[in-house]
Amino acid sequence: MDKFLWGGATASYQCEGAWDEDGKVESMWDRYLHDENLENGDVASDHYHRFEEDIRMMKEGGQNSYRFSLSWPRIIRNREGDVNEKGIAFYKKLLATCHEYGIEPFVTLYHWDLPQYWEDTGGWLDHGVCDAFAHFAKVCFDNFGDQVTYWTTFNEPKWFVVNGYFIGNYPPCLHDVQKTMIAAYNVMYASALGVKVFREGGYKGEIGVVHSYTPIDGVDDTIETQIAMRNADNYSNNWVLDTAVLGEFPIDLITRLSKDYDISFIKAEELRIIKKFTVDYIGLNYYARALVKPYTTGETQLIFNHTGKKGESKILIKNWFEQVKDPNSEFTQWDTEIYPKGLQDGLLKAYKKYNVPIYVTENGVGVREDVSVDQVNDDYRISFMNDHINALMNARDMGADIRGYYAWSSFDLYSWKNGHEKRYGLVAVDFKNGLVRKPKASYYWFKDVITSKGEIIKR
Ligand code: GCO
Repeated sequence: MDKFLWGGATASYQCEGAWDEDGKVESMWDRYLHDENLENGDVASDHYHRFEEDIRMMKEGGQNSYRFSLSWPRIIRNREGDVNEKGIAFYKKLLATCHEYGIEPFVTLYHWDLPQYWEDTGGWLDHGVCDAFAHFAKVCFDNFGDQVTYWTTFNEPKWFVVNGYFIGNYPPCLHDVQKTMIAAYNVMYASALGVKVFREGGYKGEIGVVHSYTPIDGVDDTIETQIAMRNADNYSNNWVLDTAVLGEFPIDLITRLSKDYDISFIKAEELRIIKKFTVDYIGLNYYARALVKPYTTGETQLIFNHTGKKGESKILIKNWFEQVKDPNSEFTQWDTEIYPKGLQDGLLKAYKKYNVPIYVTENGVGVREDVSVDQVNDDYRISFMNDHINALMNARDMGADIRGYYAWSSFDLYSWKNGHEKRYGLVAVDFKNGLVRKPKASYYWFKDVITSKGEIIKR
């Protein structure tokens, strides 16, 4: 596995802290978590002040890449688009440190921390935010273009749109199908505008989108189940991946939605931009698949949402599909199915359909852990990662062009709405005790995987 990118991933809001330092303005998550008095990322892992130690540990852990995001409200001060030079200086230093340690940066422009000054006028419902995103992207390409080869427009459009506008457990906490559609459209249009700015500016490198991929399995192969699977695939995957890679929204999805909802917000000239400016690669975050059957029961149907808390999420659209639990599967403490084969199937399916290079941009398991010990012996994480890297290697052996694997997460972070108790890190962060960092057993195991080029993976 030569030239393969191996590393960990983080997101600005989840790790940086320093929420109001050096000219950073409020993000929608700052406002929401402060207002609701919920555990927040004001300090998080304090990566803003400790990034050098974190990057050194990546290097010492044998990793050759680091996936992280830029905080828009740290870089752009206001709706007029004025730049915060201190924010630029911070990321230049962070990027320079990556290069000093031989770590390839894999940089996401948007990982959910929308500036509050845009949320004030409706956030992703305000069409003006698309051009503002393109401006932010240009500022980043201009300032960091010589330090970055791998760019991502958006991290997981699905989750911040679906959770924010449909399920309602992320800000702005709405339950509105019409608004979900508008937000989804604006995000995918903004992503294409980001690609347009990148291409027209002649910057070097690759630009892609990162999607939380949910491969769909059916309970049987009846026609009804196949229809339910197609609905689930449109809901979970196709509106992001078809749009970003093929340049078009799934036509059956649009036709179906147009029967009950107003789609006049879709503009022909914007569809032309979406068609023209498609991505170079896809990043797939893999946590679990969905097992699906035809819709049978009452008005609403429970599914397991992103935070894994039962009972929060409901599919509000009738007659689409139902998600069921496989009684033979194992589940994490947050009720996420552990199903490595889904990664193999998903990678093969996605590669066949889209035929672009793929990076596995997140994979990992969230667990409650006692980090007061000298070393967390996270053998469950080692076996989880082993089985998923094995699945990746199988897909590669079968011909899929997979170019990287990122553990979620590099070190323990703030987890959206779960606070700090849901830990994913290869390195423990003691949030209650000076934010001390200590590698877990998985960190050393991952180092052996990388240095052996995957040879130690149990196949
Ligand atoms: C968590 C999640 C992660 C993140 C990530 C998604 O931290 O709780 O499970 O997957 O949400 O930001 O890109």
